[in-house]
Amino acid sequence: MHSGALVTARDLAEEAVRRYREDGFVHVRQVLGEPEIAEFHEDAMELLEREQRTGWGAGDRTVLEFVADSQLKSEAMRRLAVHPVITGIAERLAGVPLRLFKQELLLKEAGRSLPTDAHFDEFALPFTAAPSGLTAWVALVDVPMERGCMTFVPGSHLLPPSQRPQDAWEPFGRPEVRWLPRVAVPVRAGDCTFHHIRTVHSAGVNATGVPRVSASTVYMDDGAIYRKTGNRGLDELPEAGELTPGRRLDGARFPRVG
Ligand SMILES: O=C(O)CCC(=O)C(=O)O
Repeated sequence: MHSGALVTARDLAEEAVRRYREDGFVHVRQVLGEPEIAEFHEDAMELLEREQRTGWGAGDRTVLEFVADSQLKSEAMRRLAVHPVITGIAERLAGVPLRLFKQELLLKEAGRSLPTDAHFDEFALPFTAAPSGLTAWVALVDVPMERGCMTFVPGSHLLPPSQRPQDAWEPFGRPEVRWLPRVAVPVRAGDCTFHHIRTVHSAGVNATGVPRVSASTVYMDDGAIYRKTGNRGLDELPEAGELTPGRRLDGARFPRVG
């Protein structure tokens, strides 16, 4: 069934919160209703056409392409990034007040994409003091297995530091992670998955004839502190003003949500 959307974050069952804390991810169905899906999808397609896309991958086969900071590039994407149901759920899952960090509008081209390698996000995020940071990944089209749905390693966010992947892009290099079960999560348009910034995740190829379009938005603890990752592409944050390592990320670019 794919009818009415969740009305408020309070409609989310306590069981879903418990599962998120245990697994490091959760699938929430029908976060957006039909009219919102249509509006956000139309805007996303326009933005993907109009804005510069960053490619992830090589040659004519990319893992995916994305519009960075899409929340700054269209009014609709901004509304999606601070959507009261999505951010309300994010805050219930995190259990702490959150701020918007960034949104990326993602496109996995039909028929010629590569798989998204397993990784976790924390290493690439230029902030610390955000133990509850998480990503909301909103499907703007149906994403079954064969269109490259997300796959998660349950519980990987809870590994003790000594067992945590040392290299974010080689998480399966560690035996502690390699032999954990992985869960693939096919989603309908308007569904959302949430994952913790330490949860190992990946995605398959898009082997269908329809582009995979989704929005991935990162939220951080209110109180998160700026740090440099050493990667210019990640450290430079448009519209954030002068950023000083060691200072809180709390300007207008990083609004409180929820
Ligand atoms: O959509 C994908 O294939 C990967 C997305 C991702 O890694 C993320 O949203 O953190």
